[in-house]
Amino acid sequence: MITTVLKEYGFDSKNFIVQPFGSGLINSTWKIIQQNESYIVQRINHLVFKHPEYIADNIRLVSCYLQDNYPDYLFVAPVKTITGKDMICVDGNFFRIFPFVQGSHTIDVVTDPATAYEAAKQFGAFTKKISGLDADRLNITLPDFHNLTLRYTQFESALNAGNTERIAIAALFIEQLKKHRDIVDAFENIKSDPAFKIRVTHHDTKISNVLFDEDGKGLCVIDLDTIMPGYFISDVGDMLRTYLSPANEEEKDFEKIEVRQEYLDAIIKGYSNEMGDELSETEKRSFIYAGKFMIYMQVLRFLTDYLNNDIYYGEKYEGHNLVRAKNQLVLLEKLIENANVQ
Ligand code: GN1
Ligand code: MG
Repeated sequence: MITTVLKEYGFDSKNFIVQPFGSGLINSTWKIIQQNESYIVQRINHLVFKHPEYIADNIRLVSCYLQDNYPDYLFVAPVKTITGKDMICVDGNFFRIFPFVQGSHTIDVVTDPATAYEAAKQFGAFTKKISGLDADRLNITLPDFHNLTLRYTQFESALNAGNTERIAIAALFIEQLKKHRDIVDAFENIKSDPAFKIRVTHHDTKISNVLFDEDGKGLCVIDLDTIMPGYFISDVGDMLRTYLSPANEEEKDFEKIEVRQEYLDAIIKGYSNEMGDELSETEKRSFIYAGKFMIYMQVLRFLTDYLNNDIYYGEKYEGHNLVRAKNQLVLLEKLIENANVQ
């Protein structure tokens, strides 16, 4: 299939080495390497992204806006096929190719507050630079993606209609996570609070979605499938969720989960350095809430998937999504504890 895709771009697959790339859970990614240039090929999971063409439209719109207004800003737009398309469909699967930015690298774990700062600055800069573009012009690539209220309702539906054996196994955990329902109530208030603005946000701010140069400076953000109108708490929250702890969502030894204060400070500083003038005073007071919001949503999503027999995230071992959910609840409770002692 990759060979057919490459042909559409005028590439001879004999000249390329193809390697699986990255650790994303939803799309499939490969790096293709030729002597002096490399590319990233990606197959979009169209069971998740029901309208892959919406993604292509958004990237085109954002790319043109940035090109016109900030020509020096590095934005990695897709390569075009021989016939000028930026996404193609082969046997019902959607593919696109990005140039691999030479001299750049990605990282999987944040081991230095300076890295957290750089990443937060990059995500802040992205939303800041695009702030002149009306967010309503973007397609919603994943409806209700970060709608915490809906995620809670989906969790409740899974309690009613999900795998009964698994519901019994997770019973105590379910009670524990219900205690944090106030996080959903706070989100309900945010939705009707004009102090929280809808902007173009990234919605997937994990560290592997930032390119760094050889000196560890942030170059740009990548993985633009979920750029959509949204709240800043999505972006800041997912950074807190994925940079604060030295152990990630896959860790089974929960003793290793920690909230590292200097990383928290670095994220707030990096993001505020770009977005400080854009955020309202109420938004500026909501950084910790942002973390709670995204971590709680991930607990609900992993647990819901466990109760629904792993139809969304899949599992690599029995009980994988329950372990992930428990891991994220430990992180949430550590963040709350940390905020209470400040
Ligand atoms: C998915 O595919 P990936 O790894 O970039 C998910 C995120 C979750 C993340 C948890 C479209 O991201 O929302 O936070 O897994 N993306 C989608 O690891 O559901
Ligand atoms: Mg992603």
